[in-house]
Formats: sequence, structure tokens, C-alpha cells
Amino acid sequence: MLPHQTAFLELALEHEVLKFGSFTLKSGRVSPYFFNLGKIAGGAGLRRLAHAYADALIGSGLEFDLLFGPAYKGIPLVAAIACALAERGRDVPFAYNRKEAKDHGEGGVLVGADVKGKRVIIVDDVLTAGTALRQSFALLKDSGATPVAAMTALDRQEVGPNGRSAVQELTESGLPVKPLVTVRDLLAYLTSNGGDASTIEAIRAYQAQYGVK
Ligand code: OMP
Repeated sequence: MLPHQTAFLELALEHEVLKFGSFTLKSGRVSPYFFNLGKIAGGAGLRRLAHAYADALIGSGLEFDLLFGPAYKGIPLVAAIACALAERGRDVPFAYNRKEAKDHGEGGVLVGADVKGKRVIIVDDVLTAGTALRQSFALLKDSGATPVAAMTALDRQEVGPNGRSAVQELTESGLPVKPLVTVRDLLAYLTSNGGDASTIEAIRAYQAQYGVK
């Protein structure tokens, strides 16, 4: 694992971003773990998180002009990542969306830097079936931007009801996904850092049922 991946998992466990138990997901699946990046809700934690994303973005070699944060969790993320990139000498504009269109003032659903004609990285928290990312992809394309990739903190590496991997489907539709970590990285980390054996086993069993092979 790369240093920023380990740093991110340490941060996530410290802030209880990862919870273990029994959770019903958007898909209706009952998962033994849940990932809630909203638990990082303070300056020091957010700064560490932003630097993990910045490391991953720089390490990816992707070329981009703008960061896009889908409402709501993507909004503080893009703002903080833009600050982290600025600390490294790269001034990157960012934009985000409103969930409901505004019909007065500046109007519309997009806020922040103009996305038109820009190569955009979509920054989000967690990917299960990719529904949220697909919506952002369509919104950006309709607004004249070129989404080049999505970066999420966690890829749960699940297959959809059709048995296909969400990441594979997104990649095929033109949106490669770069996660900070995958659920396999999480399992490896828990296994080598004294994670609870029954938790590890429950996540493994869940992955065997719903995960990519
Ligand atoms: P997809 O849009 O299906 O990729 O799922 C991402 C969304 O699922 C997130 O934006 C959350 O609303 C929710 N979610 C989590 O936040 N954490 C998880 O561990 C799992 C889910 C989920 O419901 O799949």
C-alpha cells in the first residue's frame, strides 16, 4: 500500500468513518460495514483527508483543469483538496452543484468556477453502484465539460444486479474511477493491523457474495 493509502485508512479508523455492524445500503443490500466520510468534520482531519486525495491525484498522472464536488459530501472535499493542491504550488479551480436548481440570482445548479471546456475530475466519497457518479458525469457533459475521471475515497468493489462491476461499467462509459482505497485494501489493512477477526470474516463473506471477482 502507498503511504497516502495507509494514512487515509488510519484517519478513517480514527474518525470512525468506518463502522462495523449491520447496515442497509441504498441498494437494499445488508452490509457488515458502512463508510461515512461525513464523520471527518473538523479542520485537522479534513486537511489530512485533502492531502491524501491530493497525493492520489498527483500520483495518478491524470491531466485535469478543474475539480467537481457533487452535493453534498463532495462540496467540502473539493474545497479542501483545492487548498491542499495550492499548498503544493498548483492552483486548481473547483465547482459543485446544488441539489435543487435556483431560479433567481445567478440561477442554475452549478456553483463555482465555470466548467465549460474544462477537463474535470469528479471528487466523491464512496462508490457502490456508481449511481451518484453517473449523475455528475451527465451533468458535467450537459454543461460542456469533459469529465476525465472520478476519484473516490473508497471503492466498495461491488457488482450491480446485472453481475457487472460498477467501476468497469463507469470506465466503459468513459469515466475511469480512481479510489484512494478499495475494500480489499481495507481488508489487508485490518488483517495486518490486528483488526477484529469476526469483522474481517463478515466483510470477506459480503465481498464473496456481492463483490467483484
Ligand atoms: P452509489 O451511488 O450507488 O455508488 O452509492 C454511493 C452512495 O451510497 C453514497 O453517496 C451514500 O449515500 C451511500 N453509501 C455510503 O455513504 N456508504 C457506504 O458504505 C455505502 C453506501 C451505499 O448506500 O451504498
